[in-house]
Amino acid sequence: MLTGGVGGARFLRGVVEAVDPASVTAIVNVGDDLEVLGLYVSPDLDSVLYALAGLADEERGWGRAEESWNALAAADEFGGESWFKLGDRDLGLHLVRTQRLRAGEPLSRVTARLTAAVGLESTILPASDEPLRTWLETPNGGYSFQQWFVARSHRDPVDRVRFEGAADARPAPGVLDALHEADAILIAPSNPYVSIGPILAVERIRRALERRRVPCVAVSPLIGGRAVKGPAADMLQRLEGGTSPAHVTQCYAGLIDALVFDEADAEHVEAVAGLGVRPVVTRTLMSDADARRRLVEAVLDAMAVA
Ligand code: FO1
Repeated sequence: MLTGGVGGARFLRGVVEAVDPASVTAIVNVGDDLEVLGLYVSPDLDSVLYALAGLADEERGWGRAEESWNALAAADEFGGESWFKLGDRDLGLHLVRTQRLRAGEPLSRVTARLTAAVGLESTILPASDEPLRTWLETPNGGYSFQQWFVARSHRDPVDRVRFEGAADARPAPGVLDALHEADAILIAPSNPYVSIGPILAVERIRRALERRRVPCVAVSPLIGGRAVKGPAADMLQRLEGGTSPAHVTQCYAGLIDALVFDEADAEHVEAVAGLGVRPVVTRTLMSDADARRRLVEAVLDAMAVA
């Protein structure tokens, strides 16, 4: 599965509840990664790790449950960065990761160690071990992803998304093997531009998807033309000219065989089919564990016949 963001992590959790977790490989966005207070933070890798380990704060969507914020408050007292909120428990992970990266271990190996430490059976891979950073060009200037998303609350309309370092970024070890050996490829209900876009910006990953011999099924992150959370709908409207399932399909042109989208958008089945992609209509809101399970079942059915 290609995944990023909060919706992706939630969906991945549903997948590993439905199939053998050891059979699942998540290829995760690293375009959001940043350094805060000297620590390397990889929000999407962490959302996946916390979701699968049952450590995530379900309500907030990011970070750990039962969190406290003492270290951040202390850093703030001393004039340190506090715009990007790192909780006390979350900091533990960033400390360990940063130490290992500084010792020269690649991000993929550090991630494997972290997932093993919490007993996960699934494989979690960063899309690349090399720096790949998402930048947003807006009428108010260019911003790194987290500056735009967190510091500026994604209020600036986006004219262009670019991925610094993508031209030189190689897929992390295991990524291409996973794609070549997969029975099926899934694209999570994540933002196509800023969660999946950075993964597809790694040319050899995009090429592996273009040349796939197995079905690739994407799940739309939009319901009734709106995002459950975050800037996906605004971005689609501005960059693709609309927020229907057909517009989501266009983001993945040549890469997917089926698009799963919500009943609220059922009127768009023909438009999606007209783009050569099989429309699969179901309820996609993951409001609780049952809803998540039903969505995953519909997606697995779609994969079997795509
Ligand atoms: N999102 C916020 O809106 N505000 C934050 O202060 C914030 C801190 C944070 C810390 C660790 C982490 O793993 C994620 C965090 N996020 C925060 C979420 C993150 O910015 C985004 O949800 C993802 O990057 C989107 O994929």
